[in-house]
Amino acid sequence: MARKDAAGAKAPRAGISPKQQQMQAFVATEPTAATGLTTNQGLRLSDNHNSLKAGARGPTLLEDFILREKITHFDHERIPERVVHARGAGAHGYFQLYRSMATYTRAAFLQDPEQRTPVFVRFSTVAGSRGSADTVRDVRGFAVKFYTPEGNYDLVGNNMPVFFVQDAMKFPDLIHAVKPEPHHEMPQAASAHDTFWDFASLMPETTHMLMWAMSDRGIPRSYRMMEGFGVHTFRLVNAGGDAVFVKFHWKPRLGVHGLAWDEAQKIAGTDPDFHRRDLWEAIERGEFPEWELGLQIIDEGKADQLGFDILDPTKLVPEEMVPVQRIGKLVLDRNPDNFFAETEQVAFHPGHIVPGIDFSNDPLLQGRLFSYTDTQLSRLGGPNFHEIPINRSVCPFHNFQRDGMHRMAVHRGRAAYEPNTLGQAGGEFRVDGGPQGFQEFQAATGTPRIRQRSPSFDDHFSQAALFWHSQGPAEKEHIVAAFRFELGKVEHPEVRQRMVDNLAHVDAMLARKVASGLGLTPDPRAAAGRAGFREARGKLPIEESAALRMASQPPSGSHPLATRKVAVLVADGVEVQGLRPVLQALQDAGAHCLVLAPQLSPVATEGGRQFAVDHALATMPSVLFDAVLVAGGERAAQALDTLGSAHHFVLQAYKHGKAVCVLGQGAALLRWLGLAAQSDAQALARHPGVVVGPGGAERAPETAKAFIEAIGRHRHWDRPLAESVPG
Ligand code: HDE
Repeated sequence: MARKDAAGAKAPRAGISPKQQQMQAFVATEPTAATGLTTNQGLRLSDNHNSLKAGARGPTLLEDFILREKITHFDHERIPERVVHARGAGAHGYFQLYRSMATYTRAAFLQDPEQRTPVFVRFSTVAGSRGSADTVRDVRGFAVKFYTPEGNYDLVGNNMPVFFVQDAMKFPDLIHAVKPEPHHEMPQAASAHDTFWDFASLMPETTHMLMWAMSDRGIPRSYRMMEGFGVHTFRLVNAGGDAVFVKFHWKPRLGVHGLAWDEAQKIAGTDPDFHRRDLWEAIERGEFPEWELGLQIIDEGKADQLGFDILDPTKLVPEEMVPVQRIGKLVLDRNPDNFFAETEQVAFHPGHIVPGIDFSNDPLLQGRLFSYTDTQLSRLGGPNFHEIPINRSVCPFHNFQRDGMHRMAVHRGRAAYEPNTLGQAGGEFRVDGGPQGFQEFQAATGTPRIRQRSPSFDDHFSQAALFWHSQGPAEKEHIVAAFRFELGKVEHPEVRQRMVDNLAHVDAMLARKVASGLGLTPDPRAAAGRAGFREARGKLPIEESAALRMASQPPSGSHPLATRKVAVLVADGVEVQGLRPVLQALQDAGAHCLVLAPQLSPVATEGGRQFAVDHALATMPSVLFDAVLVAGGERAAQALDTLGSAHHFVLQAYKHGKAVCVLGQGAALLRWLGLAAQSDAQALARHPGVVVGPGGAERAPETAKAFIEAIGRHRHWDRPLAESVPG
């Protein structure tokens, strides 16, 4: 935790980044006994409890300017939320290169491995309002602002590498379809409703992204365990003016992990702030989340040999075709001081670029370049949002834009135009088009101005099929279940039918499985005949890509269980000789163990000593943990065995594929699964990820090892009884 000064503000530390220094200048001081409470103009108040009235029981007087200032400010405390990505969480940190990228780009922040570039990152969901739950099925935003010496560079990406639509013209339609339906404003933060699937089923270009959104990527375990993608193809340009195409990736150190759907829904009620809290707490604990920046670099000349169009944002470049080079790391090491001032007011824009990075003609990206400034005008109340501390570049900026709402800078002098001879610079000032400034990359143009989609964008299914074929059996089942759930919520049968018809173009088995849950039969010919749909198939040299599978993205740090949360169930009479070494081993592997008991008070051990408890069972359900450890001890086991909530806790963890370990008599809580003793090897083998330890100190290391291995695999989907456990 940062040191606090007397007024409560974080005190500056040695070696803080330029952005931190800049932000420090804006930290407001809290009122103290010495300062008293003042109005916004600095007038010290003598009373902050009573409005000015005509007599103690008389009407309030309009002349009470103090009351009016306070209420007026309060009335305007809420600003319009973002039209998309309204719900989010942010953090500060830095980016550092592994090696210079000068061969490819002249961008100053990509030259020197010694240099740390300050960043602010905001993660978000897309569809929900500001107060919606974190764990809904949705795409996640992954927006990074680099405060570079050449100005701010924003990499405004998502946790999925492709997008629903190919052209910016369709974005408002997509968002109108997915947002709550306009007549009754339902459902909140969910795509499982008619208008979304009506649109999706009529727009086959959405198919590839739908596969991602319906996979477990749509319900991440943590922001810290998500990949990020720039989505569009961009350009890198070096000092000599040579350009290459580039795709940006963020690879999380903690691996890529998802939730179970049942679990995600329950967390939405239990802790709607689950992802926000997870990020905040990890940073407060000093467990700074890390990602590596990856680049796929593609020679301009080779781009047309890939078998698909890299300007099409519904296509990814398989890593097997163009490997991802990891070039640096992003570390988030500081929570914001104030959510509104920083996370809410931060304004990202794909058009915030620096020399050495440039755009491609992706028609979705081109539309974004207009939208982001435009949206801030109403959201942040005017054209001067770049002066808000979180949005300020760390390098100075100079121009002749003047005035407007909320202008902070005080401009001096009389000349606010260029060229001039009367300005402060003295002499003649003009912008001469010289080489120091940003130069747009000169790609060949000269083509006619048309409103058309390139035929090279027409293959909507090959990459959706690649994604499907790359998944493991459990991941495939989850995708099928997600489609069934979403389409099951759709009231119009013709929408459901159109959607399963589209899926038949991806894979006959997928379509059949989804359709059977809805009482339908897919008809691939029906979909192919619809207006506006042109079936085209490109040729991909691969049928599967391991990089598209979440299970093949394990953690890359030194602690296999870093930041995983383990619930430890105890009660009076707990046996600690066997428990303590297991807890120690888990902690050494990086896990966080929280002790839960029937009540929030210390329990008595078998030997009559006190054992500290972190939470009462009722306040922390198993969906908030990654694994469960049930302690041994005869009396403790008996006490837990009488509690329905303890059985529910363990069974739910089992249902959600989590590692479960029971010690000694704690095995009573596995009775429902037909498991009681470690010796029952045959029965145990049927329940992967379930560890039954004998209790006691002697065999504890062995038990801990098996449990750590089980947690390391994140989820065990191949459990025979999972489906039959009541939710
Ligand atoms: Fe955005 N998007 N977007 N988007 N987007 C916004 O900007 C828009 C798109 C993304 O944490 C808005 O300041 C259009 C793709 C993120 O503050 C708005 C189109 C990708 C965030 C906007 C797209 C994104 C936004 C709303 C299609 C992934 C949150 C508030 C042409 C590469 C940033 C705001 C944050 C936010 C428009 C498509 C990512 C309205 C018109 C593709 C992560 O300007």
